[in-house]
Amino acid sequence: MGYRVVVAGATGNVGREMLNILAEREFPIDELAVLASARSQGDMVDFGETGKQYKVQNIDHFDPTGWDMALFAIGSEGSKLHAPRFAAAGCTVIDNASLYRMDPDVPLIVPEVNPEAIDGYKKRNIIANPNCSTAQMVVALKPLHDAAKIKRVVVATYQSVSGAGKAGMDELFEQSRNIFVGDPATPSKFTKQIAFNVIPHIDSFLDDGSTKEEWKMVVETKKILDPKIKVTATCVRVPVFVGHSEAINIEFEDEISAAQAKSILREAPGVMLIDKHEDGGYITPIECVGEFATFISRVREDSTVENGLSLWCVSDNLRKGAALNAVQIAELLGRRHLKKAA
Ligand code: 2RA
Repeated sequence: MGYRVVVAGATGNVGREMLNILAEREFPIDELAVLASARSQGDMVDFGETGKQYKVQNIDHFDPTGWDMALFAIGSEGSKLHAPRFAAAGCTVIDNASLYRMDPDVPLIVPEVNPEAIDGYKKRNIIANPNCSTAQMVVALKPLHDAAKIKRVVVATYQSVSGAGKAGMDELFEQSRNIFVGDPATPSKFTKQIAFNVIPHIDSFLDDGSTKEEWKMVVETKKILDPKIKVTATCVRVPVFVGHSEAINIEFEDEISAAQAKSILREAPGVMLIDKHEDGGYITPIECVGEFATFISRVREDSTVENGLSLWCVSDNLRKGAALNAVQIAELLGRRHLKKAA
């Protein structure tokens, strides 16, 4: 026996990956409803590579009564409108938007890191999925924190355009083509030209000069992993279609060598260590597309601080950074609470 599952936002980058991953992981589904805004009503979407297709229904007219769980990828405005309605009808919402992440009554979950926090989900019947750049970072940090207690993290991100949706991908493609044929590369989705460039600005600016994307990495890491960890982030958009990369510097309370860190990471859940000191002996975003793992390379000691390490961390932002983590939460919810599936 399986679940009655809803995927909302099924025509977007993340919604499509949710369907792919539900199919790939053979999530126990008795019935699937695929929703989006009125604009996409009637479109057909693939259920991964199963050959099955589903007709998109209008979320505004959908009655969630009797459905077990809904995976939402409809942005904060959509979640604000629909998540309370679904939750009140008894359909647990697993929400990819930022809206509920810092709500103390909503668990913010990365299953490899804080699975036990899901037990508080009934307060609002909503579970939040973290921001892409936080999800992959905490998967890398958790086993190292357990071993030597992290005090401070300095991270710089290299975030792909798919994090800004299909419009971001289209803009990189169009601008690259235009530049080759001598046409102007006019920015519209991004604030400056993204083709052959990098932009140190993701999401809106805050009063202290940081951006909301950077703030999310700070507060979400504290909520998921440990409120005592200090984090400072610089988030940068780069001309890569899929796959976020992060250069992470970590200061620990206790001593930890690069060799110890590598042997811990080799065994850590969700982590794939690729770290040879030779040309090409590390991971790049293009190689992580379509993968489930958080890849770690370039683990080395930082002699400029006491107990310091630096590493390189790459993951498919549409998967571990969004859709995969949401499906893993659905699996966890099933295992720990719904217990319907065989
Ligand atoms: C980005 N953080 O990469 C977003 C996606 N969640 O812009």
